[in-house]
Amino acid sequence: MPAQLISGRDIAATIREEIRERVAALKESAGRVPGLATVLVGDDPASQLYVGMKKKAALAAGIHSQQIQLPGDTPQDELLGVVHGLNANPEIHGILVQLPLPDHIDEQAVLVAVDPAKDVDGFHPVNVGKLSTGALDVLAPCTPWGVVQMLLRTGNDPSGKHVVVVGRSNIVGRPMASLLLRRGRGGDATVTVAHSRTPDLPRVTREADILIVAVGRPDTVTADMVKPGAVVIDVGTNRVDAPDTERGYRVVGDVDFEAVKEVAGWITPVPGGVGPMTIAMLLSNTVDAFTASLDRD
Ligand code: L34
Repeated sequence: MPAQLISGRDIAATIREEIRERVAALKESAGRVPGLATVLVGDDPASQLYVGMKKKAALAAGIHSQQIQLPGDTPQDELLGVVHGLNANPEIHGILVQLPLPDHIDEQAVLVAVDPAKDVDGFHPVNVGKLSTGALDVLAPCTPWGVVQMLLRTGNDPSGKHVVVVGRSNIVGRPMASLLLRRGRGGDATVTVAHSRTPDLPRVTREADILIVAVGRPDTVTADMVKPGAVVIDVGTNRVDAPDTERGYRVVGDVDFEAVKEVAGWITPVPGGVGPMTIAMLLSNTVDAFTASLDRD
């Protein structure tokens, strides 16, 4: 295959080892360790899997981890009470409320309730605003922040490149564009954001030096949509039925990997691409939130 594989699994393992060393050094110097709380409402199997992986990764890095599991019918006020309690807890420096939340809960009301200083997802409007106005000292959403690290650590600096982001979600597409537009390392790109209402999507994606796909639909990007030699980052994690497998499903991205790898210069797999980077950057943000709290003390 002509494209070089970008292993998020390997890069994430390197970052997680760096974080483990940072946490150990902080434990020595500050006498305390960072703490991460995850909140999961309901029993969505994918969310349960992700939150479980986050807890495991935190513990392996020496980060204190608290996992709060609430029933799917938890009233919004009760969830807000849990968040307020975590805001006030001095052992917790990072709070993550796993999305999506059940329909009866106003997602924005919950994200606003998280102390912006503990908002390791970067979803609070204060942090969203800071990022979109180019702030460098801000907690950035883990998935797009992980994509930036993947690019930098494979020598694919986005500076001066034309990056096309497909998808405009609050979790990936929008913050991805904000990160790439910032001045300085990891930014300085020319950014196009395409979405479901973009006419002639292939014409737009073929312009990309770096193509980032975050739509949530398999086979959104096919080989004819990719410029030869381009870097293709597949953010999708879609479960498709696979009755012949033990779990009953397979995880695939948004890119037709088999065909696109013959055209692209670099490509991320799914699984083992962006997913593991999301978790590594969550730990990174938790340590950053912790060190910022030490500076404030
Ligand atoms: N609040 N909600 C909040 N923060 C987030 O950052 C997330 N996200 C997304 C969903 N909801 C969230 C995640 O954690 C998606 N996401 C996520 C995290 C990790 C992985 C995938 C999505 C991951 O590691 N996936 C594995 C495959 C796992 C499987 O077998 O299903 C991979 O290698 O891609």
